[in-house]
Amino acid sequence: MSNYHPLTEAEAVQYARSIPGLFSDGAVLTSREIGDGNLNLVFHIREEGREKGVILKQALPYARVVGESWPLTLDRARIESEALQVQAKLAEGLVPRVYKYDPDLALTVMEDLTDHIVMRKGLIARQQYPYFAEHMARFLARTLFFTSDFYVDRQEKKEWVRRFLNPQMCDITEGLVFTDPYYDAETNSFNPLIRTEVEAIWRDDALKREIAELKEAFMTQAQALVHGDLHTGSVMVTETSTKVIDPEFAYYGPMGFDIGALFANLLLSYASHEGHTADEEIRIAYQEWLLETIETIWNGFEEQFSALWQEHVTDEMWRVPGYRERFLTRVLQDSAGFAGCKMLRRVIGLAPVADLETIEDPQVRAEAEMLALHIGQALINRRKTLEKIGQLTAWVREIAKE
Ligand code: SR1
Ligand code: MG
Repeated sequence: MSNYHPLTEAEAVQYARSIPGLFSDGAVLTSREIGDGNLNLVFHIREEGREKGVILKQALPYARVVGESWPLTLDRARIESEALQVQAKLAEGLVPRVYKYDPDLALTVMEDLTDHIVMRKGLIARQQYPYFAEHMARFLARTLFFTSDFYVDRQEKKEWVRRFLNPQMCDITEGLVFTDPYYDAETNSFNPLIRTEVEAIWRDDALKREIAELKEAFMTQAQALVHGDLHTGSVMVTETSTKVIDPEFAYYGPMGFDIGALFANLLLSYASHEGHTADEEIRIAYQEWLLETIETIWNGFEEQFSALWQEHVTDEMWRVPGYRERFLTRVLQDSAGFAGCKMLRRVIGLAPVADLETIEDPQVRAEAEMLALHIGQALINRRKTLEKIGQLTAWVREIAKE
């Protein structure tokens, strides 16, 4: 990567201009670095007088959120651009189009989605997205089924696993999601008002055994090409459109890791509205919409995944009556467990979520954070009793009432 250097806004304009077919000759272009995530530079290049431009996303050789002391592989840009192209074929219209990937600069040129907003921001503003659940169910069913052993030739699938080996990004997740929040790690950062609750988690060996099992599943179960970081900051939305972005953590892992990430972030929003929304009727209506969204995502996923299974699975053992149902129950249970870990990490560990962080009063925030911790722990501890998604949403309602 000898040509690699982080682009300036001016260089990003020059770069965009040099790509044939994107802009007309002599177009007046503006460039703005708009990255607000944890890791990368994101340039929005616009032509004066035209609504849509392009996005240039460039990986930095370190984690932006921490600084140069946390070096990071630039190969994540390759993983991201390749995963986006796989997902575009499998879940048409649900990811941004990739126009170009430049390995030397670790740079991907992609569709401008600045007419969308980050889902997390919409959730904080109590917006509802009527197509979101249906779109996500489709995204999950198709990307997870068509990259799994249930569809891909067994030998070819192992090549896919190799192509999407993503050890450094997985290492981040192994640390930040599955290890650090459960002991007094330096990376942790939490509201001092919840220290007693957090210390109880650190002492809870039964809970930590469950998390250890989920960590092992994350590290060893190469079921499908998962997005790997499917929180609500990785989804852009309008009223009618949903686009999944940022698959730089993609790797072959357990299907429930993606589903669980979505559930976790919808539930973090649920907990945060205890602090954001004063009017009880409005709050409950919104929280119910979040729970319905979880149910619709799961039910849609299950239905579409089952239909794909019935159409495409040929292996005699997988066609044994009842095995598909057994497999999907395991995915549901894994999803709940991973969701729980992802809730705990966002309250205790590095990289908190704006849903909770934007609750200004620390005492009010602590109430919402404790609710998130209680829901997260229940999902981890009770996951193996789950048979239907309605049980999970009932737990949430019951815990919120306590
Ligand atoms: C150092 S990266 C922190 C977090 O940001 C990403 O979105 C992932 O969730 C990661 O764990
Ligand atoms: Mg990201």
